[in-house]
Amino acid sequence: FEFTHALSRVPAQSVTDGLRASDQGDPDPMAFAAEHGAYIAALREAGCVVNVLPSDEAFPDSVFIEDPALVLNGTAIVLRPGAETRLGEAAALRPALLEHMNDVVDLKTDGYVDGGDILCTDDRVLLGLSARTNVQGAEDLRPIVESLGYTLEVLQTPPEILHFKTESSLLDEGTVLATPALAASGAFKGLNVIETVAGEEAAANAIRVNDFVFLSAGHPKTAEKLEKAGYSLKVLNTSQAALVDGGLSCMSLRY
Ligand code: CIR
Repeated sequence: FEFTHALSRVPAQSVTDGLRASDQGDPDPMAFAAEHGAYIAALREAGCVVNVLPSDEAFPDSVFIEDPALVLNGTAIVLRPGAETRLGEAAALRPALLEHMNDVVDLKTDGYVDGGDILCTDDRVLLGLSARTNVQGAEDLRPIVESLGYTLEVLQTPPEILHFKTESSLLDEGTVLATPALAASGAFKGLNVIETVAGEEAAANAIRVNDFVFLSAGHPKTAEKLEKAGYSLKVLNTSQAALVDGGLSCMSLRY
């Protein structure tokens, strides 16, 4: 959770066509841009140099830059997002990864892996199989992850959850924040789990960036629980990302 850099992408106007499990209306591109701007500012306040890529209108979900790549120890792994409309985001992102990362490796597979299904600690990569990430993708990712000094643990994301990290995030080296549903799946062996408070499940897509935990606005009880546990919070609005099933972790690659 200690990062010097982040890579992010401005939301496209076409984000109104972004994928979503249930329709509660389109995001407003102007409001999304404002929320995204505040997010970038928070990353900078937390001590990251943030490179912001221009929007990519060809891909409505391209603001969710976490899904087409995974960065471990400064090496970017170009993934294979599992949604048809998102697969091309990986190739579109590759030149920027070459520019900003120490090294770039391609996940060679017929399978699929979305970065949103991957939670990293200092030495473990927890990967949740989901509708977007399959066994083939996971097994083809394994040698790359191991060559970078991490172990890979393949877990199951419960079926109603989009991504493993939709409902979990790393708070510190030994602690995760997770929804009771994901915690009950037994995914977090060897880690302490702080559970989101009932009705505040969306708070679980948080991020720890250096001294701060970024938390989505509108989750006061979980915020209080985290503050009592000693975390310093930056509370950010994610109302527009939420309309297309996105949250705080999805909008940057941190490294
Ligand atoms: C999608 O369905 O792929 C996007 N609308 C949302 C992706 C959110 N990304 C993430 O949780 N890592």
